[in-house]
Amino acid sequence: MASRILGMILAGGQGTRLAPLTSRRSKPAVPFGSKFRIIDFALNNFINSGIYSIYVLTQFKAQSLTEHIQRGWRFGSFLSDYFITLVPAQMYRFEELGPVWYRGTADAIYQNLHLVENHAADTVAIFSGDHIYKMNVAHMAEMHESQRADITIAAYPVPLAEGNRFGIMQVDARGRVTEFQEKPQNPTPMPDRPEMALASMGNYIFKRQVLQDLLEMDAREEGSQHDFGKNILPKALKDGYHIQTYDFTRNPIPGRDAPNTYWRDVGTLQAYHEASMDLVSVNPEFDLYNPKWPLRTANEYSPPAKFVHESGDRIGRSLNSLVAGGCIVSGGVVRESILFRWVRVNSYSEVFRSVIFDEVDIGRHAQIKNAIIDKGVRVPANTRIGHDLEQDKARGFTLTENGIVVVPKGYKFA
Ligand code: ADQ
Ligand code: ADP
Repeated sequence: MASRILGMILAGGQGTRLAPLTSRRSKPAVPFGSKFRIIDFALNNFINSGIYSIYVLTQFKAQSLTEHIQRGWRFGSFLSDYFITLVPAQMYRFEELGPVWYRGTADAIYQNLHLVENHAADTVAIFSGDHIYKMNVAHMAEMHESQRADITIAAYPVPLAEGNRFGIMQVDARGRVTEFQEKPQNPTPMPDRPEMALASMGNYIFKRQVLQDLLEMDAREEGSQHDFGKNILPKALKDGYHIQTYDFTRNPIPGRDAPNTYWRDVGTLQAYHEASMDLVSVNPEFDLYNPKWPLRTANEYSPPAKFVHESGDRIGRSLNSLVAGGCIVSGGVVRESILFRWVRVNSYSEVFRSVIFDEVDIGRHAQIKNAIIDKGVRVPANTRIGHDLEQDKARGFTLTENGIVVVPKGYKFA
């Protein structure tokens, strides 16, 4: 059955609230979890569900996302149905729409409807490339099929107070959607859980013909923002299409992930840091080590991480941390932190509750706490980051409300 599903990943997200991590790359390209990028989780969901025909729609600052996928996500197969293809905005509808990029999530698909038409799939799975989670999409597709739905939306309960950030749904006893409101000011609670609202995860399965009809209608709609949540779904509901919810909390993942309830939008620096600290906790909510749900990423041929005893009392060590290949912790101490590839931690330095991207060099005696340091930054000897927030602010670093300090890519210490 999975072979009849065409997967499309929306990966054009700007991720403004993640700035400065997103000032040079799109949100799905943001590194996460020592060796991944955010998009890897969506790609693994499709691959682990047996969906091998995948388009990734990009537009915003897509260079590092493009390089990541080209480098790491290739089937190298002669089977033409096995592909992961990048689809940048290319103005395929230039004659009709003029010189416009993707005007919204629905328009991203509309401008590439020829790809859907050229594919034999009768079901199209349109998923967001922005979230950290594991999802057996094949199970959602089975439910979609058995309920004979036109559209199925993955659903997840969120605290009522956060409901205004999501598409919020009301459903009948069989999980059929009766109301859909995009980011409502006053979200309606779930009938049996008054403190929660039922949110759309931004992951949709469409009958192919329904998708085509709705997108073509929407393209002609004046004033439409061409967005699935704002336009397509409310309109489809009004027109009487059968829209079903899929209860993500019942999604079966083989191996150790029962119940499968982890779904995070690492859309703010604070959420990003919290999700990273979960990974280094002793019993993380999100398990990277389930062999039945492999998490692939772009391969990079780095040597093993190395921990070097400097001399005397200094021992290079790392506790409750994730350390990627190519790192050398030489006489420094790393605790509750994530080191991406090729990080160098020098003698007498301390790294605590921090996320250090590729190729960062931490100088001798440096003290780093509650920080996110972007790729390639050289931290000189004796530098303190995250200890004196006034100083960090004066250096132009981004500070979150709870005191996380972000050092941007390209920053040069005086
Ligand atoms: P939002 O969180 O507002 O709401 P949105 O900004 O529309 O999400 O992005 C959805 C996905 O599309 C993301 O993966 C993003 O990267 C991508 N994207 C955004 N603009 C794009 C474009 N022009 N071209 C290609 N890709 C693009 C949506 C839904 C809500 C739902 C939440 C769940 O509208 O109903 O609750 O996602 O997070
Ligand atoms: P990432 O930091 O996401 O790993 P890379 O450093 O691999 O990104 O950069 C990927 C591509 O993105 C580069 O080849 C370059 O074209 C573009 N890019 C990244 N940073 C910059 C920058 N500061 N200025 C211009 N282009 C950049």
